[in-house]
Amino acid sequence: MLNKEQKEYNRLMRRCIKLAKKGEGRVSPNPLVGAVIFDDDYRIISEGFHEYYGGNHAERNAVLKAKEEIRGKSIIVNLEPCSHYGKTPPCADLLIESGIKRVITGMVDPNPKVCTKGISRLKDAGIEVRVGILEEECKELNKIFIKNQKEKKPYIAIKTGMTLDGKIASRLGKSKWITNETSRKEVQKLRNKYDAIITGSGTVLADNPSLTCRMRGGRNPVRIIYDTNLRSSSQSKVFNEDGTRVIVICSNNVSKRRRSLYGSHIEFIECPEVLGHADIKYALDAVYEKGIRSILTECGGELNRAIIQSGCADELIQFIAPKILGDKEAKSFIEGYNRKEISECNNLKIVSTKILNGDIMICGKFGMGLNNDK
Ligand code: AOF
Ligand code: ZN
Repeated sequence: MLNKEQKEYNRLMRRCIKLAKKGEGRVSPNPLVGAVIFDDDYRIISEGFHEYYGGNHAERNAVLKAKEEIRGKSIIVNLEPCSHYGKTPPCADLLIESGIKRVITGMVDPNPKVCTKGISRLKDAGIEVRVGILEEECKELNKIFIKNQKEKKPYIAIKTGMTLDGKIASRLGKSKWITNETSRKEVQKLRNKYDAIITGSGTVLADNPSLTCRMRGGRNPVRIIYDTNLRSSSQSKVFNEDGTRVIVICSNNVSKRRRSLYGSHIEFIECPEVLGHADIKYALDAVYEKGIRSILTECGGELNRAIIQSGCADELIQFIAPKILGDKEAKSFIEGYNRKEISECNNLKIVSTKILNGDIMICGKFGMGLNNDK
């Protein structure tokens, strides 16, 4: 049984997470952070969140927005307050100067510049600190930031829209529409959250997608086109010059002349080839170097397979429609993976399921290893 204090801390932390999410799509490469200042009766005095990259940290916004005395009050924040001089002075110092008596936080900051130093600084100043409230939820909120800090690699979600039998398009390549409108709206929300979308030349040729974000108040993700031999038409919608960054991943064997057929706004990543394809691991590292911290795939089965097989995929987001195609020649969400034994299956951990007006949305995490059932 949770006591009153634990229950109230959980409630306030949920509020922090909700506030933090308002920064989705705006704060990368920084973390999503929300902060709530409250009194001994757990009454909220003030709130703030990290609103955009380069802006005030959540704690500072909460302090600045307070309309009453905050001396002797408590603050709850999903990430450890920072201790370093970055774009803004340390939040730990601000909280000390403001006379905050207690700091409740969800998780330690994985950023090596901070990592427990913020907590130590607060404790040294005589402030009571508690760490680990709704820690799992806080880590899920900042899964992208955690991976970036720990591995210096982009967080990658494989997104698919498929039939119940795992088909993403008919044998003729037609996919409009497998999933329903509610699912497709959810995809627009994802486009707003991720730094970039990656697709392959096959999808560009078959669907000519725009890969923009049509959500109200949303922003376009960077478009990444994986096209080893530059076979997609330079007139394709993904190459539109609309103020959005466009990155093309191709082979280092492609001629300068061929590249010059595309607009001058396009950035190229020239990769070594592996078995006739641009090396995906090399490409993803280069994409990280270009500042991209999270990628959503919206592509065919081969690129999905390449990313999953390279071990770079973090999450699978599947939108499954209650339809059965049944055609062996129809396109599968993963092509050429061809595991022969159940013991060779790639195991995932399902973290959420949701019914979307009859479709199912399933989110799972990679990294559970091969099937180890006896
Ligand atoms: C944020 N927002 O609300 C908190 C952060 O470059 P700076 O100065 O903005 O510092 C970014 C680092 O500060 C970030 O990597 C994280 O470690 C810490 N906390 N960052 O952007 C916030 N609380
Ligand atoms: Zn800070």
